[in-house]
Parts: sequence; C-alpha cells; structure tokens
Amino acid sequence: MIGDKKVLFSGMQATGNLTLGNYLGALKNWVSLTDEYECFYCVVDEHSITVRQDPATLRKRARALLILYIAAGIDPEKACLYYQSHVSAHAELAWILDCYTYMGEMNRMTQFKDKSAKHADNINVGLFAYPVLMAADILLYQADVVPVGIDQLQHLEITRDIAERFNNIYGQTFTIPEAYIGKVGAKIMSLQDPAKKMSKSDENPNGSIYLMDDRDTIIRKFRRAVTDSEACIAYRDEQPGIKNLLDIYSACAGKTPEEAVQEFSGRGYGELKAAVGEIVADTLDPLQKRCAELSADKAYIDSIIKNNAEKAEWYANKTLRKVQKKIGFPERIR
Ligand code: ATP
Ligand code: LTN
Repeated sequence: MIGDKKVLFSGMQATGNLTLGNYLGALKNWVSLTDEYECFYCVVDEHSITVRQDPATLRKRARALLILYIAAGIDPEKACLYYQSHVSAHAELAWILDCYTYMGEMNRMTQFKDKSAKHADNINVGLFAYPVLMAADILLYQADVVPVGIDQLQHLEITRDIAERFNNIYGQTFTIPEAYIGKVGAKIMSLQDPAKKMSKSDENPNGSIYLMDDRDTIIRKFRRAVTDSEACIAYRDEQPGIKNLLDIYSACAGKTPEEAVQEFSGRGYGELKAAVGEIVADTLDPLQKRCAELSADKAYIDSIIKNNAEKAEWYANKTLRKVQKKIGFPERIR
C-alpha cells in the first residue's frame, strides 16, 4: 500500500512498433486503473537487450514508448512513468533473486522456449533469467496487482513463487502480487491468421495494425483481413476472424461484443470490415496527434523522465535495502 491505495506495476518492452493488440490489451486498461491504484508503468529497456538491439533505435523507441504512455491518457503526475535502466535497484534485486530461483523453474518457461527457438544464434543467460528480472520489477514496489496479458501469466506465477520462497526463509519481505487480466481486448488476434495473437514481432505487417499506421493503411489492412465462408456475423469460436473483428470493434466503441453483433446482424463482411477500419482509425488518430505534440515538447518530457525516476528510485531502494539487510549484506556506514 502507498497511502490508502494498493500498488500496481506493469511494463512494456520498447522493441518493435506497438500494435493495436498492445493498446487494447494493455495500455487502454492501464489508463483506467490510475484512479484506483498507485501505478508504476515502466519502460523495460533492460528486458529489451535479451534480444540484440541497435543502440540508437532502442533509445529512440524507449522514449517513444514513454511518450505513448502519456499520449494514451496516463497522467504522469498521478502514475510513475520511467525507464527501468534509470533505477539500478531493478538489476540489483534481480541478481539477488537469481540466487533464489532454480534452473529447473526457468527451464519450464514457454516464452524462453519460444524466444530461444526464434533467436537460436543468441540464447543468452539474460534471456533465460528474463522472468527473474520481471519478478524484481514487481517485487521492488511491493505491487499488489500486475495487469498483464494471458501470455505473461506464467511469469507472474514464478514471481509469486520466488516471493513466497524468500518470505518463508527471511520473514515477510515481499507483497505477493496478483495478476489482473482486462475484460476487453485481452487477446487481439492477427488479421492474417486469427489463430495467432497480433504481435509486434510478426513478419507479416498485414497481420498487425501498428499504432502509427495512417488511416488508409488501417482501412486497407482490415479490408484484407482473413475471415471465413459462413457469411454470417456471429460471435463464436468457430469463426475466429469475425470474432476478432467484433472484439476490436466493441473494444473501440465501448460496447459489448453482443451489442456489436446486433448492430451488424444481417450485414455483409465487407461492411463490418469497413466499420472496424473506420473506428480503429478514429481511435488512433487522436493518439497519433498527441504523440506528435508531446514529442515536440522536449523539456516537458525530460522533466517527467527525471522526476518519475527519482520517485521510483525512492520506493525501489526502500525494498532493496530491506532485502540486503535480511540476507546479511553489511550495513552501509553513513
Ligand atoms: P513481441 O511480439 O515482441 O513478443 P508483443 O506484441 O507480444 O511483443 P509484449 O511486449 O509482449 O507484446 O506485450 C506488451 C503488453 O501487451 C503485454 O501486457 C501483453 O500481454 C499485451 N499484448 C501483446 N499482444 C497482445 C494482443 N494481441 N492482444 C492483447 N494484448 C496484447
Ligand atoms: N515481460 C513483459 C514486460 C514486463 C512486465 C514486467 C510486465 C517486464 N517486467 C513487470 C508486468 C510486470 C512483456 O513482455 N509483456
């Protein structure tokens, strides 16, 4: 707890161009949680280097992501928006937690298996220990809740296991965090293969709507979206392409999928695709404008980066010092 509020932590990697899936599945929910919780939203640049990055591109994307958090509607006075690499406690706690995590546990992580298959030429120790750094992120702030997509649940489970293990050995140290899965937009699928999630690392750019795509590109991608030959607009698993379009439409329109079905009942797939394209373009247009405005205001963004890193550091160091003391590191002499 901070004051009378529960603590919330989440983060996103600054790798690739963010998609509509990232926005509807994560960012949009983050905004609505800032009233109820004391929120820390991190740009996890240290996680990004588990895959080789071009330095200039990483730096540019990390800043663009932080700006996007604000453009999406997160008030940086209310929620703490910062870079993971600006708070050294993340890496320090991760090292300590590495020593309380078993190889066997990490070996079971499906993301590690997927990513090491994808980057067979660079299966580094950081990629293997990725979930421990994520555990450190969360536990440093004594987070109660962690909004994540379904794909990250396994990492949250291991975070809880590590925290419980540590608490059992040394007494109450960490809050045990709960996952928070948003109701709408939890899993947006690829427009080209509705069995696969929309992902920023997809090789086929037509499967994903990027947040910076212009209106014509968005409309064109939806027009080409893979559907089926049922010729009936229904919200059911047997029609994953149509289901996905209805999910996207309802998330953007603030309606339930059932309401969307009613709205389109008796109409053709072409009309549905056009309407989804329009509403997505209308949703992204103000976001893009705001990103452009904020990017131009260097002094404002720099001040947020500085102030929020200091705030995050204060809370993070409090937990780190407690941990260091419990495990027997010598006290600092002041
Ligand atoms: P990558 O392709 O690099 O693995 P990604 O697009 O899957 O990236 P992440 O950086 O892993 O995205 O995820 C950032 C956040 O966005 C997470 O909370 C994740 O659950 C959410 N998210 C990602 N893709 C989707 C999707 N298609 N639908 C809903 N939420 C998503
Ligand atoms: N692994 C997450 C990003 C991430 C995260 C976190 C999410 C890093 N640290 C802590 C929630 C809490 C991802 O790839 N989506």
